[in-house]
Amino acid sequence: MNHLHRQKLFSLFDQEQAVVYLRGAEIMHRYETDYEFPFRQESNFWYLTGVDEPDYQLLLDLNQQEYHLFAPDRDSQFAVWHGRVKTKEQIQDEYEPDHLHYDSALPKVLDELGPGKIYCVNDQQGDYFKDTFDYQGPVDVDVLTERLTHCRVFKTDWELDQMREAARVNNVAHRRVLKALEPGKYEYELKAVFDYHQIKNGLLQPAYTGIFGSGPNSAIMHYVNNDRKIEDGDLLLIDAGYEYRGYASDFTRTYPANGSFTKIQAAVYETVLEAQKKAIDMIEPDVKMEKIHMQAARTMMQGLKEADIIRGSIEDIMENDVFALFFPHGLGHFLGLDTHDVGGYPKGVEKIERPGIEYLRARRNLQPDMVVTIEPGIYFIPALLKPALDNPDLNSFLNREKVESLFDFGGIRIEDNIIITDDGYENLTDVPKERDAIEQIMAAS
Ligand SMILES: [Mn+2]
Repeated sequence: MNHLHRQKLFSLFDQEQAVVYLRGAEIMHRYETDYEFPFRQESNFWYLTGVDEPDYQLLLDLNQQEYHLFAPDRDSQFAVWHGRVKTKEQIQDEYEPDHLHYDSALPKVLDELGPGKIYCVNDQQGDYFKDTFDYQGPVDVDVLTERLTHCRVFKTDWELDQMREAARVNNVAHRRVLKALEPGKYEYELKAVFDYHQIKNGLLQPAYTGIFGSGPNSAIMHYVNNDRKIEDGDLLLIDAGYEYRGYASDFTRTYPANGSFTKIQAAVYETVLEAQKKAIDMIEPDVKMEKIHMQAARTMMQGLKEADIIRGSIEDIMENDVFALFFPHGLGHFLGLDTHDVGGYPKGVEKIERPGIEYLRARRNLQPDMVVTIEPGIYFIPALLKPALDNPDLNSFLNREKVESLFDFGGIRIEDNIIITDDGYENLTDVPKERDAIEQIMAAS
């Protein structure tokens, strides 16, 4: 399938006496030791080649529109420690480049192609290229990144199928966590259940470090310690997903540890759920991500007002950025070979410098074949709320007594993965999120 990706990229360049140079990933080690992290190919290289091994490089000849792959020339010691060394024929059959070389031939091939310009993905690769091959000509590090990003943002049918498979397994793993949840377990025990079902299904690479946050930890955006004992009355927030052939899945659910929501947990939960469902319903071609973000924020402020946690008119609440105190992250992001995938901000589009939306990771019109997450949340974060209670511009909006009583509440986030289609969307996430359904499943297990 990677030949389709190369074709797509070639089609964005005119024929010219220039080459694209890309260096694949190397094995990474823990500091100065021989402990190897699991290998994960760099996403652009993976996209163009499908090579799932370290130390490869490629040249795309933009004049002939041909693909040159450069394999590392392994010695027998490599076979002793890392396994079989593939023959050139095996590499050719597996990856089907137009021309296969060992990496030692790269200077010679470069000399034959005689490019007037080199396109690289970033300064680091550009500088490496100049230093290693003593290249004096122009190196462009903008155009290739922009065009590769364009390719990756609009998924092919094959890519969408990979994402459906990542989501299918993620649905299984999240459902198993829901069934296993009970007070007295440690957060890592739920993570173990989750990881087990991913790995059992052949997904070996987490798409990111999973968050299994109970009680106050559920309000920590990037909580990864996962080592607290879950208490009766806690919420548990699970934000986790694995990759299938490099394509990520990224779901979040929040459950009551003991199987039933308290009154205040239910009120906040219903608010987040309503915001999430309304946001998903807004998805169609040409809708702007920031518009959905602001609508979700407004819905959640309405809910917090009804729960008498905040006060004042919704107009004033929105105008004064009160929503940023409870919803300090973006509504969602692009999803693909990376969890926070490329393309959220096309060239010329800047971040909105405003509390509550500055962390939005995607700001563009949604189009068919894009994949996004929709993940509103409400959190009670003392680090934000304490200063706000002392701020005369904000504290008139806050019910001090209620807010202070919720400092240990934690947070609630609900996240689904959505493909934008020609006439709307396809939701890849199928894990219970209605309160009744969650309570029923927990009561039965
Ligand atoms: Mn996410």
